[in-house]
Amino acid sequence: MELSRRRFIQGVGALGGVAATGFSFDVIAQAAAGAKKGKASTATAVEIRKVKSGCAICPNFCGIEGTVVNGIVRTIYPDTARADFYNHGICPKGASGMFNTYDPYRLKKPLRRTNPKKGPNEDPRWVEISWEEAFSTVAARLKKIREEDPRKLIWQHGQGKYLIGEEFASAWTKAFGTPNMSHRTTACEAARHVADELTWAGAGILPDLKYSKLLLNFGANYYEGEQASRWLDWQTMQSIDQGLKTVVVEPRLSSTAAKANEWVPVRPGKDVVLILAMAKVLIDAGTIDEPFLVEYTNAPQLVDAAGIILKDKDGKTPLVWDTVSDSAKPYVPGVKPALKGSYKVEGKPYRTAFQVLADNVKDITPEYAQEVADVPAATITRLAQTFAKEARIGQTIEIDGQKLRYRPAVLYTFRGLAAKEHGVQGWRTGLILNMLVGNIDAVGGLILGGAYARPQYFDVSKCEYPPTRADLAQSVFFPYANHHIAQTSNITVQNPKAFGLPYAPEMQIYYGSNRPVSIPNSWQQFEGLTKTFNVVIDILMTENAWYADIVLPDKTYLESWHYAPTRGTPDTGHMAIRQPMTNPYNLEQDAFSIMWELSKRLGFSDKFAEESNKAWKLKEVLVKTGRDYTPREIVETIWADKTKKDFSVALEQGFVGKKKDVKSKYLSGVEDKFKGPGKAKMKLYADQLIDTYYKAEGIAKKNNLASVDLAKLRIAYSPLPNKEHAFPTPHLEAKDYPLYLITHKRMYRNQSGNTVNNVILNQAIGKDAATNTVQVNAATARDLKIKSGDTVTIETRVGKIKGAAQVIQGIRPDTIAVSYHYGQWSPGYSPDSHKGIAINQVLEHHPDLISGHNSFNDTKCKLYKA
Ligand SMILES: Nc1nc2c(c(=O)[nH]1)N[C@H]1C(S)=C(S)[C@@H](COP(=O)(O)OP(=O)(O)OC[C@H]3O[C@@H](n4cnc5c(=O)[nH]c(N)nc54)[C@H](O)[C@@H]3O)O[C@H]1N2
Ligand SMILES: Nc1nc2c(c(=O)[nH]1)N[C@H]1C(S)=C(S)[C@@H](COP(=O)(O)OP(=O)(O)OC[C@H]3O[C@@H](n4cnc5c(=O)[nH]c(N)nc54)[C@H](O)[C@@H]3O)O[C@H]1N2
Ligand code: SF4
Ligand SMILES: [Mo]
Repeated sequence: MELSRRRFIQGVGALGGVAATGFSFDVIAQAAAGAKKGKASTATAVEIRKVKSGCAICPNFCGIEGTVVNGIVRTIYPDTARADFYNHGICPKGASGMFNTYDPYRLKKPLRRTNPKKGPNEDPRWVEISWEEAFSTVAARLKKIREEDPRKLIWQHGQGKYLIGEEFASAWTKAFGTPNMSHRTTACEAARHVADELTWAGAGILPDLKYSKLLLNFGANYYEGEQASRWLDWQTMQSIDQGLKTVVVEPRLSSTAAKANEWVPVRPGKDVVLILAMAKVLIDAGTIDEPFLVEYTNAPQLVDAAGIILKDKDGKTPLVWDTVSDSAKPYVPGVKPALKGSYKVEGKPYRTAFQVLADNVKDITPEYAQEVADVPAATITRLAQTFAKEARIGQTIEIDGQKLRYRPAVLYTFRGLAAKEHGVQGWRTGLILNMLVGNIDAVGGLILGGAYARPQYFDVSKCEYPPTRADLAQSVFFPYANHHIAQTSNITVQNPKAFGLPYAPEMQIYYGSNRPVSIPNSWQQFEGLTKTFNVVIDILMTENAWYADIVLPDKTYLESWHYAPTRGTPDTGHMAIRQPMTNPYNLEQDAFSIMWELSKRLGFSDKFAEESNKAWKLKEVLVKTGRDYTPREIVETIWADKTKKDFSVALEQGFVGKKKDVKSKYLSGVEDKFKGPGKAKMKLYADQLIDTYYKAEGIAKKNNLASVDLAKLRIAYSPLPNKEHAFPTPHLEAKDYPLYLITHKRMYRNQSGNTVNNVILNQAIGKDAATNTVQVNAATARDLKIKSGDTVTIETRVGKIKGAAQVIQGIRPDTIAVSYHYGQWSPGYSPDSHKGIAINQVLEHHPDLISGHNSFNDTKCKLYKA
């Protein structure tokens, strides 16, 4: 399938009713005239307000201070008060954030589709409708579904989660009665979370950079794709002055790699083998933290030949080899577990989990890793040795009178290891290397966001069949998809029976998500949208909205009340709100008020209130039944319960912050939850994976599920990462496609959609920001006779796409990179937004069978001059 520009441009020609939503500058002109008039009549009529709030253009939620002059947002600066707690500066997107709000292309009125046919070249023939008509149309649909089978409704959100809060989506869908609520996390970083959950029963990691001496960064590109509210880039810079060295392992010379001490251009997807080879170097040299592995992890637990951990008579308690009594015992006081070795218990052979790892990596030598990952063996050995040396295994440090484990070397990633078909195993290798040097929750190491917070993640998966949910989360298809699966519903709706789904979904509501554009094999996603009645709540006529039946305009973050999430650091936590600064289009509704109104019309607003209390875990100040709530009142309620502070604090300061003491930072996590006898253990060996495999195999066989590929499931569900996880499907199958194709974020844009119309970002910054390119190495370009600026074709097994080549040195010769965020085709955006390539159209879709995470960086391609 060739997806040419022409196809999109035809769509643009069919604009029709979109013009009706087109902006006239009247609103701003009127506001300005009003301001002028006021100024003329009295000198005091210029009203200047400083408003503390939070940015929500991307999920960093930076603290901002807006200057609002006569109701118009003139400037957005960082809220400097937050620097004490987390947030150092904002970015160009945040500073020019008012352009998103004053964007002439904003949706302003509800729209109804009058052309039932959906496609990029189908004019939806929008008609503007009143809010009353919009509510009654949507409520009538919902009522029918709720009476027939509420599961037929699917709720999807992306950025929306970070606006009013996932809690409301969860409460609303529960009160409605559908299990189908899907967040975007599997398009984002779910694999990393699931790897954390399987390993330490919680999610959320950050390097303790304040004290680290070495950061081994596997593709966390935080100088370009901001993370942790810009704390991470700021802290890295501070720590470099105190001797921190950074090594960036990634196929492309990213902005982060460019600022590192060393760039290691690994072959895409092969990091697993590189890290396992490093593990081998550490194990062979004995430079590992044995006491940590024995006392905090399940490394000493005994594993049988089938990979199952030996349990006590109760069938639950794992056994270790006790070196005191020379027998298999539970790890209780007095027992000294062996870390290494093979043992016989009742005549059967067992090895410790650590021994299994050591045996598995025997043939993953640095030389083998060089062959696979194309990083010199000597570099791998040196990196491993430096990592062990900088980790200072065995040392302690005193902070605030507490003696603490000191391990100032840390391996970190974001999507670099996660956005992969074997994403869970990718980050599991990273966790294992960190565990080997014992840096978990140690000073300068990897700080966990709440070890053992959710013990259920250590259990065997439910492996549901038939699946409960349309996205197949936690079913036999994706047993550990604990974070919903963003992309699957649009596949199951095309043939629900094929997945054993006991109902056929009829309606989807999308809130703040341009889902099909953000997912590989995009056109497969769009196909799903033709099968359901779609309601889209957004601020723009996105591609997703182009496929809607009803479009509902939302307020932006500068127009709304939100109880806002923040990004914690290893040292701090915070609570914050967003408050409206302006409302240039006099919009009436936001997502919360839309949900509230629909729940009232369907008669479940009391249930929505009750479920909201549960979802937000409110304890004292509750959402009451029998009354209405405005968005401001609901934010006041949550603020009061969570902070116990007056709302005037929220209005004046926008946030409250808390600094962690040594105990809560270093001693309440693994020290408290995992250390020593009688405690749960971090899973160096993820035995729940192998247990789940056997369970899934049984269910698949019993139900004759040809669609469950048991061979692939077996590879995915290995309790330890191994060689096979460096070979995702396209690497194995797409033999005629010589190049690796990877994607990444850019500073000037956020995801798809909400920054593409911002003229400051796509024009004022310069040519470079206006479009994306196909980045190709100079040597490869020479062979292919490609010059910078040439139009080239990228061909994959999914399709072909054209773009402009950019010949550079900073990328591997066997890899090309194309950024996300560009080539938007919806006729409802500005013409500028159409520049560049929407790469997801040609990426292959191979979700991780553990977490359901999308693969974004596994596709192989051909490249030639167009
Ligand atoms: N190839 C490739 N694909 C990627 C990525 C990549 O790096 N490469 N990145 C991935 C990642 S990390 C993620 S998180 C996903 C994101 O995928 P999605 O969650 O689907 O995010 P977006 O596509 O950005 O959609 C966000 C939507 O929210 C809308 N929006 C913005 N502000 C508001 C508001 O105030 N109210 C409402 N109602 N809507 C609003 C925007 O207009 C936009 O339509 O994409 C993934 N896709
Ligand atoms: N400016 C901007 N900032 C953002 C966002 C945005 O859209 N724009 N989105 C935010 C969101 S939702 C997220 S999830 C984060 C994501 O933040 P990151 O994970 O840092 O961003 P990505 O660009 O998705 O991927 C990181 C890097 O992985 C590299 N990579 C690709 N394949 C491989 C591989 O096989 N191995 C290794 N080691 N590296 C590889 C890419 O080249 C890229 O530089 O960014 C957040 N910040
Ligand atoms: S990093 Fe994200 S949240 Fe922070 S200012 Fe930039 S766009 Fe806004
Ligand atoms: Mo993301």
